[in-house]
Amino acid sequence: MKKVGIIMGSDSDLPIVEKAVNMLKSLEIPYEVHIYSAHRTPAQAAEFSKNARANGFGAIIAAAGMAAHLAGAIAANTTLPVIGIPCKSSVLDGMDALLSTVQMPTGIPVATVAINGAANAALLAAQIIAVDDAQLAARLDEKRAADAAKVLEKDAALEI
Ligand code: RP5
Repeated sequence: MKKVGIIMGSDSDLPIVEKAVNMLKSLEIPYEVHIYSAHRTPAQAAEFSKNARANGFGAIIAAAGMAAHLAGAIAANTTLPVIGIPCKSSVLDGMDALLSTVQMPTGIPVATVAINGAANAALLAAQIIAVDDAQLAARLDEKRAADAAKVLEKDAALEI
């Protein structure tokens, strides 16, 4: 199975990124996690992205806050699908990172999830990998069914 790369701009993004890691683990998807910054270590971020396809990755998740250029900088160096997680920082509540990540110019797309939307980033990466992996697609179907069952349980237990 193809791997998912998870890149974060700083170790301060780890509490958010952990939700993506846990989701990939629960779906039995191989992954690698790195700290590469678009601003502080741009050469390493570019190197990883240029070699990602040859190194067995099928999708890359990039998490960054503030002036979050990481997802775009990674997408500039690969045609693998790149999923951006805008991370909430202390000052502008993540709106800065959301706009920096989502507003990509034509030609270099980044699939942007919600602010701090790490679990959805992992699910989207899983769905990309599952395009040609029937077993993973079946695990995703099972998860959807289990999630729906939980909602119906709560509906049945409602006493208002
Ligand atoms: C971004 O700046 C990182 O992704 C992080 O969200 C934010 C702050 O980084 P630190 O100053 O905490 O390392 O590049």
